Amino acid sequence: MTAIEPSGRTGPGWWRSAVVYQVYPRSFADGNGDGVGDLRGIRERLDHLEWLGVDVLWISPVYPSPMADNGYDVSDYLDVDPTYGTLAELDALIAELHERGMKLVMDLVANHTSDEHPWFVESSSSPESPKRDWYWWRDEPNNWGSFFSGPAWTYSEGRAAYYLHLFTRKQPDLNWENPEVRHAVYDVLRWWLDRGVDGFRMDVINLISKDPELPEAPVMPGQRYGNMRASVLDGPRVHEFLAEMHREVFDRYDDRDLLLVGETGETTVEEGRKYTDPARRELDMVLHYEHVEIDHGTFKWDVRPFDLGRLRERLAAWQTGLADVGWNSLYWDNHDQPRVVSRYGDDGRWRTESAKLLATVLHLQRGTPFVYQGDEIGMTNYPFASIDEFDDVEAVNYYHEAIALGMEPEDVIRSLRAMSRDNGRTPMQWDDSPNAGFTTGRPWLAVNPNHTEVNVAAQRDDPDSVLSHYRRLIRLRHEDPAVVDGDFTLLTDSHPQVFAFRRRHESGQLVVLANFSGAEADLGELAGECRGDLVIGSGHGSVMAPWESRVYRR
Ligand code: TEU
Repeated sequence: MTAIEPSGRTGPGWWRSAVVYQVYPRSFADGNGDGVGDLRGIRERLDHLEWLGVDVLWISPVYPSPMADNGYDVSDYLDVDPTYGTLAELDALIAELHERGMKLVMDLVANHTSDEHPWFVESSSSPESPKRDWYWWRDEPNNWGSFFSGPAWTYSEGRAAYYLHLFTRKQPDLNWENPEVRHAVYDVLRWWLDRGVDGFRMDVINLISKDPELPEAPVMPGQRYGNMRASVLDGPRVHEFLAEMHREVFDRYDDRDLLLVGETGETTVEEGRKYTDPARRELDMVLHYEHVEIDHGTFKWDVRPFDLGRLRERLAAWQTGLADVGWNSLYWDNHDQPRVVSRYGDDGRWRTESAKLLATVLHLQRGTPFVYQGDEIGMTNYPFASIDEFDDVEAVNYYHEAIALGMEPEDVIRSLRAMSRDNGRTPMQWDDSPNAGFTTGRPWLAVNPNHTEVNVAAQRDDPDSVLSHYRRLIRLRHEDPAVVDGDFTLLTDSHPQVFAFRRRHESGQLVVLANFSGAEADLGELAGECRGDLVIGSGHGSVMAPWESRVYRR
């Protein structure tokens, strides 16, 4: 099978026809046999990305880091951690991608640094430090809890004060109120752009502006610490800061086709419109969370059954909310999410069918799709059975906090098995060899035992595989203007099994029908939509098979 031509679009909005592929470097490919993925491994696998047809590669952080949060705790923004390789290898990666017509997006983690970053070392050294206001210092902490359990404040001997950290204690929050901090971040951005990178995925960028009063927060039942969300999410100056960043940095690179993606957890459609309105010159698109919280109850570990109605409703709200202004990013999985096939699909009998269905529903919406490594072969959650098998600081912290609060270990493990971020971090499954072709050493996180069946090599030449299906969808986006620019209409908000929508464009229309269930689905009134050429899928008639998806063009 030949490579898929890249989208090749340039100029404003070039990314509308592009597909992004996310690599989590620790888990993608290990080039030196130490059990941890690295830049050499990525470079050795570029044929896969080119063959798949993706236009942009986003890599999670590879900067020097103590790895308290696997690199989302950066101790030097301008270098590469030896675990992953060297700056020279990163330069080579940029050049090799550009040669193949692909772009590189880096992860910018600027809400916080590592506590080992020289800025924090200096800020914490003394109350007289010239960088004393680069972080959030207080003599007394407020009652906020961190996103990763425990308090959001830690005491520093050097400063004889407490510092704020919304994530682990090794991730102190930068104080964006201070213009010196903002300009230091802008310098970092320019440094990477001058090196040739093509854009940024900005980590938790909607947390950079806090209510400067840092008011006490409500404590939810059964919790020890206050829920600080109202004081930190989409804060008072976040849009001002992003517009300033754009003026100070990106406006100077107008001749380059950059991609600016914000990670904006728990944001709303209303805020999403502001972040992505081209006239406001903030960001191109945001990674919002609503569709990956469908199965959360009062909080993430309170796991609820999948609810198609809610998923359909929230996805449609983003589609219509950003129809006249802004642009959507489309994703199911990333390094923070369990695998969607296990979550919203069926990772047993219908793994292949449900993985294809989920891909179809995602890629044919209006927006830029993000493929997370392993999505393209339908990778699943890992069968975690004990706390010792987890690596992630979020999971481990939550386990200890929940046990201390009196919960039963089996109940906590059940939540972690369903929702832990480690599900998305097990090594990429390249083939059926003992470590799935990921490493010749001992993998840092266990390989999923199902790699003997679920792997790239087994699917590459099979036209019915999940992998071939992804290629078909990516090609369709590159070739069919209705996929890129067609408008979006939900065709049913009440069918108990079917997600159906239309994309209408002057060149014609696409109709997507997807049976989100392991039972046959009678299309009922939707049967009238089964007209035109079947461009994806092979079914026919008014009854859909379990987990069947179809796309008609007319
Ligand atoms: O993730 C953000 C994150 O962890 C969310 O769950 C967070 O609770 C949410 O944004 C609040 O609404 C990013 C990275 O992707 C993740 O890997 C890091 O651990 C985290 O930021 C801290 O850098």
